[in-house]
Amino acid sequence: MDKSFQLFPDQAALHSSSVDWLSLFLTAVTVFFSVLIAVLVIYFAIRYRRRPDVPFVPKPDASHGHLGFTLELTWTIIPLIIVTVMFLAGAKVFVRSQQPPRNATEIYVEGKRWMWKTQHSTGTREINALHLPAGVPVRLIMISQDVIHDFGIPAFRIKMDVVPGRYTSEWFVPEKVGEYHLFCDQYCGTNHSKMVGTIYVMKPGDYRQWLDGHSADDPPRVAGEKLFGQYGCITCHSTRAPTMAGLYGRTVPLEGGGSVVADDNYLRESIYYPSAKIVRGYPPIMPSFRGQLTEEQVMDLVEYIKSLAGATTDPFQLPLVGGPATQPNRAVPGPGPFVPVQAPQGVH
Ligand code: HEC
Ligand SMILES: [Cu+2]
Repeated sequence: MDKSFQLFPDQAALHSSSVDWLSLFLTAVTVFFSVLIAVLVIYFAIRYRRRPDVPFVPKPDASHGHLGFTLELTWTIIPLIIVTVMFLAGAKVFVRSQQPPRNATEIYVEGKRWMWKTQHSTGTREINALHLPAGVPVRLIMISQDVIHDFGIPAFRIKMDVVPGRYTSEWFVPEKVGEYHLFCDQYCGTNHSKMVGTIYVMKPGDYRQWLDGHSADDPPRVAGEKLFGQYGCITCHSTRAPTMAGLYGRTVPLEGGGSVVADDNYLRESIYYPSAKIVRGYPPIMPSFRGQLTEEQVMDLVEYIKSLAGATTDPFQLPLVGGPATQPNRAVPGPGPFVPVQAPQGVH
């Protein structure tokens, strides 16, 4: 097929077609009413134009009669039904797009002017590229080193802001083997238009081969464990500070009342801004690691802390099995090779 001119990008991920249906539906409703109103405006303007032989006598107000009441009801109820359908259809797509399955493979994304850095949970890094296995749910955990970027893959019908200071995330299931565009969808300065890349969706076997053929750094979890020793975290956190075991996903009571669920953003904040939230019953003695640890190192630490709660989704820790998945915890339909041995508990 000639790909040089395409009105729509490929539908290459699980939710691509439902996003397309939704936008087609909205467009159809909008076009229908725009045309209807435009045609009626022109028709009435001509049909009831002022003529010299017809005297202009205002008709009595029609809205007070029985007909008026029926009319009012009609143009209230029909639009109500239409917008309710729009809301339900939109909400369905939105909610699904916000809820990654528990067994999603996590991939780290860092945006900086003007490139994308990605890292697989096995440790392999890429720049302006991302190789993915088809049929496997993927969750991206993203942060920016400088300004606001936006990680957009049109063929997957997804995009999400990548901001400094906080993790954002998006998920998808790539379904069609092929190469797709990656764009920065947020204007971010001089070379914004060069902040592009390629997404390679591969057969799971090929993906595994690809990973094997590319030297990996330490997986984030392992790098994090090393940092935990190097930066002295372990000296406090094995004695007078709270343990990291099972922390991820737990509700932490805070000094001064209230509580917080220990998610990725909370862990990051605890490392960079320890005084923002103090765990109840502990002295606020933890130093800030701002300026000492890069975002990448903090991501590694977060991943290490997550792994201590059994929340790891490293595909290499999972057995490769052919054929359709049989595990009941598989939240997304479709065949895929990476089936978790067990669902991580207490996540999300
Ligand atoms: C000087 C001792 C000390 C050092 C060093 C230290 N911490 Fe802490 N940390 C604490 C204390 C005490 C708390 C609990 C009080 C608070 O919230 O600040 C804490 C809280 C935390 C929390 C929140 C824990 C919870 O249960 O909610 C995280 C996460 C954390 N530290 C990670 C780290 C990491 C990662 C490092 C190393 C880069 C580190 N800490 C280094 C003393 C320390
Ligand atoms: Cu950008």
